[in-house]
Amino acid sequence: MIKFPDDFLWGAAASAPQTEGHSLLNGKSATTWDKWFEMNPEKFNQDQGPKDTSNTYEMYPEDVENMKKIGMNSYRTSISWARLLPDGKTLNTEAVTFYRSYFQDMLNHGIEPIINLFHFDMPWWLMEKGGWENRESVTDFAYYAKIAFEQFGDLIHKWTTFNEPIVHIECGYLLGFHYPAIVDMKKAIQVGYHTLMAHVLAVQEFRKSQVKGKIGIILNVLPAYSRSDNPEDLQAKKNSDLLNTRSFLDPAVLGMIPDDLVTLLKDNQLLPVVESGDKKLIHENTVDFIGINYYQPTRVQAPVNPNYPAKMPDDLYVPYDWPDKKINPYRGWEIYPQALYDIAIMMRDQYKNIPWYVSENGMGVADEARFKNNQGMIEDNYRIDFIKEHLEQLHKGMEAGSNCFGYHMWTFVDCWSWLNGYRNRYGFYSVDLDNDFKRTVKKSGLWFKQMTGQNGF
Ligand code: BGP
Repeated sequence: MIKFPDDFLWGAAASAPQTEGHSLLNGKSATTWDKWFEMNPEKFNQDQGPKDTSNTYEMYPEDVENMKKIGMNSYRTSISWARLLPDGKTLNTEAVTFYRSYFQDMLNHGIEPIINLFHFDMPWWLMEKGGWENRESVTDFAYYAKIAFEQFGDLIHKWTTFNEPIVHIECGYLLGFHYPAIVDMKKAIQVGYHTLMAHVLAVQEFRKSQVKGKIGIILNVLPAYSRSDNPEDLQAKKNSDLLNTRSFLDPAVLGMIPDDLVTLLKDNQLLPVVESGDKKLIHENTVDFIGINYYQPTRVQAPVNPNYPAKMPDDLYVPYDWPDKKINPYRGWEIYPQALYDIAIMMRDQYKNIPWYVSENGMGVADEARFKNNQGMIEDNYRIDFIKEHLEQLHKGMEAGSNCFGYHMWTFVDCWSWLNGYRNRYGFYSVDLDNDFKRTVKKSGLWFKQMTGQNGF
């Protein structure tokens, strides 16, 4: 039997913009998602926009009961910046009441809320002055963090600043998936740098606030796997690691931007504008823990005819399609549980064995209703196998000494996911969009209860 520690965190993760609903109600102002949906609904799967999210704003008492029913002892979600501070300055008291009673309800049920501050949901008032391209965003974010610590610091003892910052940078400034859908690597690097400084200043606010608790950041990081050991492929791996993993993980944990990353950016004329004093701030404001979201590995190889200086990341590394990969047939992503072991060892050996947890892991399934049984329950045996395989690797990493304190699945109730709407379902509970968002437990939820009850399987 595989056994985890008694105080291990078992739970799930989601975010405010993907679950709350009441998108432009109860004092919340618009985010880039509300505006983008207004401008281009056809970009969103089945025209499902931010208003269609699973209505946690009204249904959280039922949700919290449901968390308890499947054995969760912790839950990570986020606060909506545009709900708490609709114009960036004025406190929305309705939001304070909502979040306080939601968090208190979790605590009353023995579920630890882990609260994140930013999950891809840029307020529109900030976007109108340039969003993360504008250095002012850094102090605006620090102010928002300060207010959140003041309002909820007595209830929340684990905070995180950002979820997967690489994603809003890449999707917003390189790939065209998120607003403002700009394709410009120089801008992407500047946006990334401002995001890093916003994180750093939020950590500084946290230390000043004297809130009892810990602060971290959630990153989708892992060592990239290179196609071969030839020097070009290894250089591609190094470039990918520097840009996608070490760009946030090194400053967050070690308090410094890697010299090799600075050299890479300099060589390619991509250095961002920095302010004097930033280096010291980065050095002084490291985190207490890291959350790692892991879905599938990054496999890379050297580009064939790269531009120099690089104009896009694919001048520095390109994806490698590993012929032996096992695929999740319902989402198309590779399934490679061994990466969790490699992540555990990376954290142990390169990041001071800092406490960390799996903040997202999950298996998306399109058209999941096809797996419903006669009683209307989804029999997601594939998800149970997926979790087991990943927990085995995680456990192996912990036996080797890695300091992992929890495992969260994406997600608890099937939720809305940006341009994909409800296409890929991930939850322990399904949601019926035609029937007042009715939640029904899946087989994996029942299995999770049994597994967490004995801290293993
Ligand atoms: C993660 C994000 C989540 C969620 C998930 C599933 O990277 O943190 O917000 O969307 O991916 O993604 P998808 O619905 O595209 O399969």
